[in-house]
Amino acid sequence: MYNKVITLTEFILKEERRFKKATGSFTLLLTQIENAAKIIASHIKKTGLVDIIGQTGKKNVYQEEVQKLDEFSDRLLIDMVSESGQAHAVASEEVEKPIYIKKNSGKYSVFFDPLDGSSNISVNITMGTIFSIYHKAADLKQPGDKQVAAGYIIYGTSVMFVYSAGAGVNGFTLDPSIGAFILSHPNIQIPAKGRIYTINEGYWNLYDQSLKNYLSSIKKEEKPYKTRYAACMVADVHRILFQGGIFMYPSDSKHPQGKLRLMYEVNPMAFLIREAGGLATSNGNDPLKIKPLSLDQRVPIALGSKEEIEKYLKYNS
Ligand code: AHM
Ligand code: MG
Repeated sequence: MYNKVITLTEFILKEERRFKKATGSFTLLLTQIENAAKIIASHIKKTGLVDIIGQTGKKNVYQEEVQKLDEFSDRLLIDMVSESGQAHAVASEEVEKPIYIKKNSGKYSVFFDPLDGSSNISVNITMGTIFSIYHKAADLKQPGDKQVAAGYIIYGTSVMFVYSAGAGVNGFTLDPSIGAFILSHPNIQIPAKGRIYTINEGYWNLYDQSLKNYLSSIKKEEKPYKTRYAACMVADVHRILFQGGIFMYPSDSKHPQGKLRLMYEVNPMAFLIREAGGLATSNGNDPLKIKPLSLDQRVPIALGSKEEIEKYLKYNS
């Protein structure tokens, strides 16, 4: 006898088979992302050992320093998704323009933040990869509601692949001994409330009064909140997804649109949180309904447990 395990590939295939017209294209695409994630994970593990760590000295399109592992992850994801033959366009947070794949043009467009929280590389702290998949469209700037699937890979104490194709959220943990992601967290539901708030409170002086009022109010509650901040959206949202609470990257006086990018970070995470029974808001608006003005648009975001977002909205909408 043996314990039956469900691998990520098996799970995706089963999900795809529910659609009569399915061709296997979606499974192939997700499998390539899965394979890229395994390679990135193995490189992250070695960062202390090989000369992949450190900064390249170049800046990305946002004038931020790019680190070597960013470049590596970016190239790898673009190449593997292109080679899958299932995508007609790939866009990455690290690259200025989307890449249109002429040969074998597939039926999906894929968006990545290849290495989220990359400032954590040099201190051996959690990072992630975020992906978002849409059906092929002439205009890549689709609202998040149109996502076919979205998810992230978290490179933490273990590696997890968390995704949704619009029918709930499921989590898979990499079993390094067999090199496969195994279903470990089926049908993830975010707790309706939770006393964790995650925000870079170092920017307090830049926040507007309504946000300060909200933060002060939760601190005065009888049962105290806890603050947690990993400076990696994947890690911070992952915690909120499992333990409940609120994640915020708001606008401030220096960054009126916040920092996080609608198409690469906000939409995929908002999609997952909604699928898990939580809420997301961009200054009172549903981020998934925003028609992007550009691929690199930034928007303020708060997401998490339903009751915590409702409390936040009493101050910020
Ligand atoms: P990155 O994708 O370039 O790594 O930057 C995005 C990250 C998010 O993961 C995180 O929530 C945020 O930037 C942290 O920013 P700050 O240092 O301003 O708190
Ligand atoms: Mg990021």
